[in-house]
Amino acid sequence: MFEEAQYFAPVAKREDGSVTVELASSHPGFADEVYRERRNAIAALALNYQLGDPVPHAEYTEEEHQVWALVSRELAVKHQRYAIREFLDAGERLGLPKDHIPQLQEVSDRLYPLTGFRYIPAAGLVPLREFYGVLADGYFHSTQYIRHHSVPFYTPEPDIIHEVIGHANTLASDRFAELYRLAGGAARRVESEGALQFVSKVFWFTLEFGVMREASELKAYGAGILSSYGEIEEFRGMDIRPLDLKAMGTTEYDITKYQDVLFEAMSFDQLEDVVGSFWATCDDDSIARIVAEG
Ligand code: TIH
Ligand code: FE2
Repeated sequence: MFEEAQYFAPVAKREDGSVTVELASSHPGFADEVYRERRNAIAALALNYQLGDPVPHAEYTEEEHQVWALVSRELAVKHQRYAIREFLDAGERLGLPKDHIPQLQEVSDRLYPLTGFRYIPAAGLVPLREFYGVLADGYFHSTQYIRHHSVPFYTPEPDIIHEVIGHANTLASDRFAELYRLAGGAARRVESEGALQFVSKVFWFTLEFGVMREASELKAYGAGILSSYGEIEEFRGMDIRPLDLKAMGTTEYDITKYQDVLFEAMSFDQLEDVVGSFWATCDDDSIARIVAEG
């Protein structure tokens, strides 16, 4: 689940209690009545959710399970080639199913004993402060629907494949889980909207789209690269820049396309030293200084 409004389809709840997800006419599922029904039903589950409840069970069609199976198969091969070791090891510990979509409650049940993170359902866009803030408490807001079967290799709209294959595998690592918690603490600590945006962009260019040098090869650790078997084939050819807080916190990006500017950590240690320390201590003043001075 993630940031700005435009790529999350708006969710409307009617007087009679019915829930409608308003897919744009450009959405691959726009003309697919069955898919639209699925989206509405799944959004309704999240709208009625309250923290502390078990995550409601979502029924998926056979076609939806097949999308998961296809993407899992494609990504498994690409992860071996392109993902950092920490991610591969964490994924093995988590042990997600490959042939069917897991329930979010099952993801939580596997993840919680490993790193203390739990999944909670989100119908659509969650306000930035809320989305990041609860990371500090070990909660991860997740969509529950799956991308349309006609475009399995990439979606601009975060779906359960992105949330679980990208983020949950990462959150199964102690080192990553700590970085997510620190990002959450930072989002709670800063006061201005501008500082929150800065924190969020650093998250975007690291935990969503970060790349890292590993044994002289460029690998990916960002969940957004690791959940797309289209984009993961392209990241090495992008404009790769050195890890830099000011640059990450102020660079614009377009969520609807493959990311053409990426920031490279020289090692996991560097990621923790630069980004982890930043999130652990930043406030409005320190962010203003970074923006002013670099
Ligand atoms: N583009 C990712 C995918 O296809 O799995 C999903 C997203 C990640 C971040 C924003 S959207
Ligand atoms: Fe994400």
